[in-house]
Amino acid sequence: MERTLILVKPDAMQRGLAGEVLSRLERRGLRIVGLRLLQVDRAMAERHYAEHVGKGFFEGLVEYITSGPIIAAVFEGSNAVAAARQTMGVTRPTEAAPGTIRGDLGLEVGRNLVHGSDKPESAEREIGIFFEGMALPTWTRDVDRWVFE
Ligand code: DAT
Ligand code: MG
Repeated sequence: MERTLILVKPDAMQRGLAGEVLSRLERRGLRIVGLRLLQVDRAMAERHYAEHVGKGFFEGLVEYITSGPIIAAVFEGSNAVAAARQTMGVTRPTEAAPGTIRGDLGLEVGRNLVHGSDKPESAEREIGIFFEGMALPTWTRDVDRWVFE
């Protein structure tokens, strides 16, 4: 089973879309194995977005991601990383397909509602940041055999 780290970003929290974001991923068939409400500080933002430190948009990105509470979630399932990215839509909401979270609910790249890990190795690294020292429960659902082959 693959895992992915999802963030419900501050704009989605402010707009009351946390349930909508989590619900779309849950309905896709992914299983929730971690869930936290927290506020990101600058150090955590720099760790999470290490690949973007120094880029032109980085300061705005830090301001945005630290601007209010977020939800960090771990979803698990077959192809969880790719499935979540597809359900989210591409980075720029105006380029994201209708039917995706960003394509349906967003307009601006700096207000794109949701984060999802871009590959399984990133997911493990990011889960280590947001769930450091926390044991994630191992569980199965009765419905799993109707979702996972
Ligand atoms: P994603 O969140 O789709 O994985 P990313 O990892 O390339 O995208 O970038 C992280 C976040 O940084 C992204 O969600 C929004 C912001 N961002 C990326 N490229 C940007 C740009 N050219 N201008 C402004 N913000 C940008
Ligand atoms: Mg990314």
